[in-house]
Formats: sequence, C-alpha cells, structure tokens
Amino acid sequence: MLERRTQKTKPPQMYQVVMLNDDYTPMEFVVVVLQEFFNKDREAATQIMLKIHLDGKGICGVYTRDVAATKVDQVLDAAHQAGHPLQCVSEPVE
Ligand code: TYC
Repeated sequence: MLERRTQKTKPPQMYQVVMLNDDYTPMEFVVVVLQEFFNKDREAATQIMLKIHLDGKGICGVYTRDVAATKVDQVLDAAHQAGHPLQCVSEPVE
C-alpha cells in the first residue's frame, strides 16, 4: 500500500551560496548580481548586500549541489568580466 511503503529516498544535501565582502566591488554591482542570479527583488538584494558589507559575508540562497555550483560560477564569471574581486563559495547546510 502506497501509504505504508517505506520512504527510500532522502532529501538531497542542500548547499548555501555565501558571498564575501571586499573593499573594492561596488555596492551596485553586488545588488545587480543578487537580482540577476539569485532572483531577488531590488529591496531584498540591497538588504543582503548591506548585510554582507557589515558582517563580512551573507547567504544568497540555498540550493542543491549542482545548482549552487552553477550560481558560484555565474557570480565569479560576472565579477571577473567586470574586473571586480567579488568572491563567493558554496557550502553544505548544517
Ligand atoms: N564593501 C563593498 C564596498 O564598500 C561593497 C560590497 C558588498 C562588496 C558586498 C562585496 O559581497 C560584497 N564597495
């Protein structure tokens, strides 16, 4: 019976994409990146950017491993192309 079947699949390990502060990347660039790659509206993007600026780092979103890795690549590519030292990493949640 469907409702008595043992659950065989566990939910995937999730990864948070953490963005790091630096002294050179413009605030506006970070806000645009958060809107473009993390689907934040301007208000939420600005709040996350300011949190990173003040605390040194902040969580941009939580995703499965491959999606998180893609987000990190997109951010690093965009930052490199624009000549900014913006860094971000993906790390397992918990
Ligand atoms: N600290 C940067 C500045 O004052 C802004 C900044 C915010 C940079 C967040 C990176 O992840 C970052 N221009």
